[in-house]
Amino acid sequence: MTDDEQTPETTGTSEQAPAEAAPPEIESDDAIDRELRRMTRRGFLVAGVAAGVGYGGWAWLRSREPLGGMAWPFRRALELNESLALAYFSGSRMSRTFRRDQITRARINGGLGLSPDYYDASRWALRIDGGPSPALLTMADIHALPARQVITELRCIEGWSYVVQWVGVRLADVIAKYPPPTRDGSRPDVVNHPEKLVRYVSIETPDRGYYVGLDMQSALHPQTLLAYAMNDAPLTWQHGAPLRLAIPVKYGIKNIKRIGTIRYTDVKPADYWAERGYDWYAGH
Ligand SMILES: Nc1nc2c(c(=O)[nH]1)N[C@H]1C(S)=C(S)[C@@H](COP(=O)(O)O)O[C@H]1N2
Ligand SMILES: [Mo]
Repeated sequence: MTDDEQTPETTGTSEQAPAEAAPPEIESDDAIDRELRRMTRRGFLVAGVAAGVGYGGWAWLRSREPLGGMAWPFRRALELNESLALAYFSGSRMSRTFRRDQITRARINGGLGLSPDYYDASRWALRIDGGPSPALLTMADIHALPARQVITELRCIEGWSYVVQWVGVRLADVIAKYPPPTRDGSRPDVVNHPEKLVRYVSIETPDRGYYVGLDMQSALHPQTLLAYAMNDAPLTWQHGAPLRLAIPVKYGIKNIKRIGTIRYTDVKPADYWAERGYDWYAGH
């Protein structure tokens, strides 16, 4: 078998050689680790201040003996919230990242739900359902969010993988802008209290020919992107133009191409390959 021969599943190759254009933002492991720590720290700091029980409580708090440089009730609140936030993000280990010179030739695999009707970005819209009111986003709305890149490995459950640069926006940024409801009906605070949100996100192609379910933690993971470019070129339709999911902590099956709808739910969503016997979480 020569290099050019493909398995029946593999309908072609992508010849998108990495160019030298400056990437929007390098997601080094360090930067992402810092981000995860910041998210956790924000989560417990805000709750720690809230635990200061108002004005008098704050004065009393400040008169206490410091423990480790902080008044002890304050510190207790911090520790409690830290463990809550850490428990929430405990599934958030970082997926391995790569250098640009480690990018390998991409494959194309899986064409379910890629009906050509929605390939044209001007005819496409991303629907966000399950929040307070449904939203319809254009590509311009997506591009208004900060661009990110991650160089990661796409791993198919069939046993092959490739290293690829994804460029897009963080799904977490989209979720923060269009927040899901909370489980207890309180006002959603995606950044500081992700643990209160409904637990799942369903993502579907415009024609519902392919659909995946995600746990909210993985959806909010800093490496999870809604990608519009790949190896410094716009996504081709076979790779899921105009917008696909790049979720490095999950196998290829969860990296849904051509997203039409994102729906928040507290009921574990349907998942195309889970219905056919694969693990619903499909983490690796
Ligand atoms: N819409 C859609 N997305 C999909 C699939 C599919 O059949 N349809 N297949 C999945 C599988 S099994 C893999 S391995 C990856 C492959 O992504 P690629 O074709 O961009 O390499 O897409 C995933 N996303
Ligand atoms: Mo796959």
